[in-house]
Amino acid sequence: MTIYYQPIVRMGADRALGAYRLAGGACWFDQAIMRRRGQADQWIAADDIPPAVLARLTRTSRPIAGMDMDRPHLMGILNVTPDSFSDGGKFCAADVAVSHAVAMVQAGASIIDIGGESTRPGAETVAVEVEIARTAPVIAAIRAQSDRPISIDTRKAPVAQAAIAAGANLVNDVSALAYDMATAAVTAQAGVPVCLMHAQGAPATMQQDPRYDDVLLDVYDYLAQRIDHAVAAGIARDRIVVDPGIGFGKTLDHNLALLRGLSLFHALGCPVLLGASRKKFIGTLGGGQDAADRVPGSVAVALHGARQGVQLLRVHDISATKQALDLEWAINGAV
Ligand code: PMM
Repeated sequence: MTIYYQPIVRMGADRALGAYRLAGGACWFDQAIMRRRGQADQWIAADDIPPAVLARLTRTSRPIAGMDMDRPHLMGILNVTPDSFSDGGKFCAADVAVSHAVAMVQAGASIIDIGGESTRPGAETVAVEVEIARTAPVIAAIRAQSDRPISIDTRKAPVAQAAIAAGANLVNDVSALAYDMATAAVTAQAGVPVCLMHAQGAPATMQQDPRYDDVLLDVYDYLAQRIDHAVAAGIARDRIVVDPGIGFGKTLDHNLALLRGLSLFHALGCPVLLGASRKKFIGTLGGGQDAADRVPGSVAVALHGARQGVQLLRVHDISATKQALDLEWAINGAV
């Protein structure tokens, strides 16, 4: 039976004697929760974590698309789609999209994530040519103005290929390379990093009664298996980022369980990305009917992620999130 080790992560200068640094960053742990399916969780000392798992939890990841992974980075969201839930229709014109990307970089985004197909619940798939026409020219135009990393949010190999040719440095695949079998090869050949995100079901139907045996452990096992798949396809392990996929085939309780258990994903030995910005559960819990009313809740969840050692925070609101992170780091970031 698989045993899972979730470090109990803290931040701050009052670091316990003998505590381990999580993934070489500002977070630390001296205890962990040992989880087994169908059994009660057990608290153990970090020293009792098996050495191979401890090594994955503590090692500093190689930089991803030039970003050092010993601190959290903001990934600015740029959806060049007519129908994304938060910014759909706002950035369809290429010049408006480029200005927004440049503004996000100026506000503190380390990387811009460009998507040409909405994956919100109920969304329909978009033809490859349409997705390329929406994304590649915008990527090329941003690249002409800035050398900041750009990621392409796509499930499709031709879209990834066109984006990389236009200057993208990372493939962000919400299907974890499972939708288009050729995306892994395109990514491997280009030598760019990939983000493997967990989703249950297709966007069109994923919110219709999603079920899990144990959501945290099921998502962990799925990501472990997708890492193996990516490595077998020739993508180096140190170029892989993992993401539990908040809101993708998950109920409110599933999202909360994943957020509470976030630090477990560090045991996969890859940087972790969290994308919760403006999502529906924030409105449900925090009372923001419109996506734009969910900024304070989004910042709170991003801070929670940073305190759990998440290295990439995918957000719409760069300035607000950066201010919160800067304060958190000033208070608790020195260890
Ligand atoms: N969420 C959305 C789209 N792409 N990619 C990753 N890696 N993680 C996410 O959580 C994620 C994603 C949907 O949100 P949007 O419509 O605001 O882009």
